[in-house]
Amino acid sequence: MIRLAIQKSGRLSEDSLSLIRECGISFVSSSYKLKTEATNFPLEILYLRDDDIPGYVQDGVADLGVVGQNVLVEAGLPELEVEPLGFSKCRLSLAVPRGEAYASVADLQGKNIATSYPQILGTYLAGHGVQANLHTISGSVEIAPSIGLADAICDIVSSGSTLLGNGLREVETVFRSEAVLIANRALSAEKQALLEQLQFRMQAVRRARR
Ligand code: PRT
Ligand code: ZN
Repeated sequence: MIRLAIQKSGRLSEDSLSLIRECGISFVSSSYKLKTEATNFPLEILYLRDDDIPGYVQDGVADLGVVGQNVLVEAGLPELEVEPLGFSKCRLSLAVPRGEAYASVADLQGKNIATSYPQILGTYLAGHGVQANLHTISGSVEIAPSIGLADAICDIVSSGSTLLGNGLREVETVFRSEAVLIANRALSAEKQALLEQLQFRMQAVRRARR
């Protein structure tokens, strides 16, 4: 039996469940249950907060997980990735108030930037030789400039309408992300074989979708 952690409820949930089903795996999922067993494959599904998934897979509480690369890299565990899944594509971007002049990332020197991704942003800024004050907030990052909490923000963007609605202009793409399958690095031979079967099926599903 192999254990797969997926997001309980959020942007990744529906696509994660459909991917498992399209792999020919049957299970009953209920919004009350925190785990469920597949009926035709030795798989147990755990429903977790996405932020907890990389750590649980690293520790072996779950063998596998589905999570956004943004969360995986922010957790400092990029080496757990085994397979890109092609959904939940988004980008982590820097944005400034629409009226502000902005020429390049050097303009952020010494500025206050609000983000939920201090690790990824810190690495990016350091790579550009920029020192800024990062304020880590866990949600509603886009309102930070309008309430005087920050000069700029760095957050996840997909359509761009949240930035627009908050009077912000996207100025740099810091990181591109999609959902990925992750795996514990010390799986037993038996679990490794199950992982390979799953990857084989996931690749077939992706090819069929194209
Ligand atoms: O409760 P839990 O902790 O499990 O979930 P969560 O609230 O932390 O995450 P959730 O469900 O919002 O997102 C899960 C993953 O989906 C993220 O980690 C990304 O990998 C991916 N993803 C894809 C997105 C978006 N698109 C997205 N648009 N995550 C967040 N957003 C938010 C963004 O933060 C911003 O507030 O949507 C807003 C921007 O959207 P647009 O379309 O207006 O640009
Ligand atoms: Zn989360």
